[in-house]
Amino acid sequence: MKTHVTAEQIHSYREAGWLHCPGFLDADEVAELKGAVLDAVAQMGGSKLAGGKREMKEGGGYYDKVFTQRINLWRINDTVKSYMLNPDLGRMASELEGVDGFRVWHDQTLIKEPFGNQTSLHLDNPYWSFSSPHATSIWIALEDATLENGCLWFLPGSHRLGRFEAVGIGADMNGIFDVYPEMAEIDPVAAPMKAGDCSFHNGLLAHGAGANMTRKRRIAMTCGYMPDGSTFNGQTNILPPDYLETLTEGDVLDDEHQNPLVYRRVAEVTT
Ligand SMILES: O=C(O)CCC(=O)C(=O)O
Ligand SMILES: [Fe+2]
Repeated sequence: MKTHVTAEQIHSYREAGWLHCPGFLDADEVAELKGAVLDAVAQMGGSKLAGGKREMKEGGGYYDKVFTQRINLWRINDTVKSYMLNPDLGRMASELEGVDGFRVWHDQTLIKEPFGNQTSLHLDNPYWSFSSPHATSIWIALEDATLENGCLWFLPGSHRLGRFEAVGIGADMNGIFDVYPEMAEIDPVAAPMKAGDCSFHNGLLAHGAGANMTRKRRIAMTCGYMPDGSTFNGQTNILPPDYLETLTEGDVLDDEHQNPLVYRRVAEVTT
């Protein structure tokens, strides 16, 4: 896992709100992670959320044909866990966002099946149960992601316009502009990736993906990270009912079982 980032990469990430990291995983790592992801998916059947007390079942609507989505594989597969909770990956994300640490919000594999629908433009953080300008997601290509099979697209700089107002991933690619008309002025940028490349994108950055116009699956593993110290904003998202019962708005989300710490910078001791 190549987790070194340069000052230029940090600058570029903060300006554009996203960063492409070629060769993040080598071929052996891709094979290992992909195998583990597919094992976990097979284990889950039609259930979308692993290891928790909340049920999320796959349906048959538009969204279910955007991708095969399986969430929190880290909870049922130790190989997936060793990648997604890797402290070096956490440090890398912390350097990009300029925060002291990160917890897992949730991981998810997003498999765009052959002829799967587009992923309409959206922002991630507004769906989640905390609100932070410094949430970030890693998206790891486990197969080449191309213009043909639905690689990601970003609206660079849109994270400066994003608010905590959600846009659904529906059938209208341009639905986002009803909520964020200013973003229609931004030229989108495609992010084709080789298997093993990854990208990071800020939680308020507009992004989406095209349809998969090929007969092969587009397989990606992703993880949303929450800055350590983030607090509950009242939204349920994937939190299980028994945990929700214990939470009041403003409580720090620091349950190790639900949102494990990935990395925390050790304060430098000055004498
Ligand atoms: O893989 C996709 O099609 C969309 C990915 C995405 O929205 C994300 O990783 O936040
Ligand atoms: Fe997203």
